[in-house]
Amino acid sequence: MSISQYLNDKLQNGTVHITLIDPMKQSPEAAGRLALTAQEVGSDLILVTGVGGLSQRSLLETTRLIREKISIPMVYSPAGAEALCFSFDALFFSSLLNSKNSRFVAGSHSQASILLKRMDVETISVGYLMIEPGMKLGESADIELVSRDNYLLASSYAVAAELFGMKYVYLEAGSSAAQPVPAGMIRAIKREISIPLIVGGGIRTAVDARRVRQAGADMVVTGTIIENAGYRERLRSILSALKD
Ligand code: 1GP
Repeated sequence: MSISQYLNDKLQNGTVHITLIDPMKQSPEAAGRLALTAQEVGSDLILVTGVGGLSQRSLLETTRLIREKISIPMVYSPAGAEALCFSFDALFFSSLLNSKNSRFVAGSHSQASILLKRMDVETISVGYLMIEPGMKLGESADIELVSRDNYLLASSYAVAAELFGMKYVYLEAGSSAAQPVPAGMIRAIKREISIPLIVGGGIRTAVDARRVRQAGADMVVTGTIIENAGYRERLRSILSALKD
């Protein structure tokens, strides 16, 4: 079954939870353990981010040790054509909609597209939209951040992604943002689009997760919480807020 089909089926049954693992932040062994915990508490998918500066060897080792531990799918979100890796079930083929640098919108993608097609890799097109504060990625990808109260601009980008034929919109406040994307913005976007909405960044508690879910997020991404002690319980309470 394709990963798109897997996610569609999951979405029929409620909110999907995605665990984000940054391979720069722990050893491959620790990444395997985190992924296993995520699966045990009910996460639906592991999303590995591809960051510049990580060797292909460490990435492959991380993938191998995650794969050994889990049966849920593992998707990769490469930082660019130079960070490609094929040992995943699918790739998020994400366009950073509000970047001022065309490399992040479609440039890097065009460098990889023919290879991806020839290799018959499952690519899932995602319109990625960064909302304030955006954190590190907001700075490094030359993003014109959408301000937290500009619901109209956020909705306009999201509708543009839908009209482009993208599969999902990903609303991102930035990893370890002080707060998640505002619920009002999620609601405003959901009124306008009919494709699923992914929301991530700054979701640390069950209260955050429930708020984001009730506002209409179809898929919720958490990353930072698994980097700290006691993450199993925290992840468990987030999962129960998403799946009850
Ligand atoms: C996923 O970048 C986020 O969209 C992850 O954010 O690390 O704040 O959970 P956190």
